[in-house]
Amino acid sequence: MKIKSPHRFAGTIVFSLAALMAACPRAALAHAVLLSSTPHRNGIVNGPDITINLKYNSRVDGARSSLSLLRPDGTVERISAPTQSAPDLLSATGHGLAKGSYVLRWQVLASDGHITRGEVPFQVH
Ligand SMILES: [Cu+2]
Repeated sequence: MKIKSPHRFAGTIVFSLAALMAACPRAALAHAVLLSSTPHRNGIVNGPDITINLKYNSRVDGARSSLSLLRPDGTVERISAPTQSAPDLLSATGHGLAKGSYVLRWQVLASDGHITRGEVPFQVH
């Protein structure tokens, strides 16, 4: 019986590890990453009422997530209770937005227990 050379054996292990890591993408990094949003980043929407939709790469806990709006005058308004039509989606409505530059700030709790936050700047016309 011929025994594999040590070099080939090591090469097999390296290849197997690489295959394993490729097979479970981001499984260990399941905190929420924003995939898409309405308004779009730097997008323009019509006021005075706007629809807010945030789609994430994983399920988020809407009850432990929060949305707020930084208004053109510098004040910050908390947006009450986002709804969830799907586990990875947060939705809300903003009321009475005058024309100007806004920043939507989001903070979400993902199923892995990690909190992530981010901002979506947009314009109301
Ligand atoms: Cu995480």
